[in-house]
Amino acid sequence: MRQQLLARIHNRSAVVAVIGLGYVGLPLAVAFAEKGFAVVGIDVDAVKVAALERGESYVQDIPAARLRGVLPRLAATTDYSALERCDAAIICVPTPLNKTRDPDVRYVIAAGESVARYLHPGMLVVLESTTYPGTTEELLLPMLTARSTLERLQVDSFEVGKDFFLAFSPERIDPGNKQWTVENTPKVVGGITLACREVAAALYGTIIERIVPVSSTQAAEMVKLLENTFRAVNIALVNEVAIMCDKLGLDVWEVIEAAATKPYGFMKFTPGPGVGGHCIPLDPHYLSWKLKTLNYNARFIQLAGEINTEMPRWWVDKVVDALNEAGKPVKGSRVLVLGVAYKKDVDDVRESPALDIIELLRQKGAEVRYHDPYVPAIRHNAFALVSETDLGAALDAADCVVVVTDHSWYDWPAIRVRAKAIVDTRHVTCTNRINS
Ligand code: SAJ
Repeated sequence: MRQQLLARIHNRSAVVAVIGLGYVGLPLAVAFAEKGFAVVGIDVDAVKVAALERGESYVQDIPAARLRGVLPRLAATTDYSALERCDAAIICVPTPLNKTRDPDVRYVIAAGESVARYLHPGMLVVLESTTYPGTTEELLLPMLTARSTLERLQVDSFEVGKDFFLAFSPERIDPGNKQWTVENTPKVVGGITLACREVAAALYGTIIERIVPVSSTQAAEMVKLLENTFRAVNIALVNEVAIMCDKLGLDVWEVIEAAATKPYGFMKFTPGPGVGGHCIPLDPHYLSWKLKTLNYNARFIQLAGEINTEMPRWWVDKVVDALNEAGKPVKGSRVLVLGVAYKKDVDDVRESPALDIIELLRQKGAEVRYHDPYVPAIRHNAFALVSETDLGAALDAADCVVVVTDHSWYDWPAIRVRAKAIVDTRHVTCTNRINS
């Protein structure tokens, strides 16, 4: 089986399925199709599938022209039975947190169940979704080797590493990043067996310059969690340094810029309004949850989460101070939030701290408006707002402006001049101190 699959990979006759056509799956599917593979893109969202079939892309990193360049070699469908003719299935579905901030692996389970229905001898299955160490071996593998699979295939045994192959390879897609792409970002791969790792590495090696093999699927799952926990903890550290500098009467931005001149042993992170996005606020909780099941409390992750989620409140206090300076109570004051996306130059508001800042200001009775060139409307808990259309008028009407997302689109010097008062969480209006 292994030799046959390797041969089909090497001569590009293997049919590759990508399950989940979002910001991770679609670029991966396009990359395989551009290398000459027949690719089946599977997604439960018929709207996405229809758009792709029309040659319309909904992922900013895949322009429509690039998508059209691989049609019809890339075929999109909602029908999992297409897996019957696929040699590999790569699962790229979301792994969010549920209401109690615990891992929600329902999409991985649903994809695993669908793959199990069509799994056949000689097939490779890879999980890319960020998840806790052990998911591939403890959750996915049993689904694929369940009795129902053996009965359907009418076999007595269906052995991983021999009859089919299973690996984990974390996604490292950074939306909007022009420098690091699917093709040139090193890819970590861990297999349930060495043969599993070999075939997964061979497949990815056809589109990615550097493959980084590790000893197990658990190691590969842990690599990704270390990458994103590293960021969450360092962002929290620099946020706490910002609070410390504020109490010391120091300019944290000056301190960071000077520290960043150290040519070794330092990595620059910047304070902000909090941490948004679908990776950094969530991924570390997959790790701390797993360690809790082993009676260990991952304190850095806990503390980083506390500090990062506390930042919106800390910044709202700065708005209160700024209005106070102007002799205005928060209640009834007009506050304009500039930028609600979770980071600059993207349109994604998932977990954005801007939503918390707006909610906290509204709870204090402020009249909050926002402007964001990428985000026409937002809805969060008890409020729904649309972006101001006339930025100048919105600036003139505001008693205080809060810079939350430092989109390149803005003319910051002009904003600084026009605003009556500014609280700048991103230090882009060149205000010397973090709280002015
Ligand atoms: N943030 C700060 N200070 C910083 C860096 C980030 O406050 O110094 C905030 C951002 O404003 C944002 C949040 O943290 O709200 C997350 O920012 P991010 O730069 O980590 O961006 P993400 O969420 O898009 O993270 C993705 C991740 N990519 C993958 O998971 C494949 C992450 O691993 C990447 O390192 C990151 O992009 C990146 O470097 O751009």
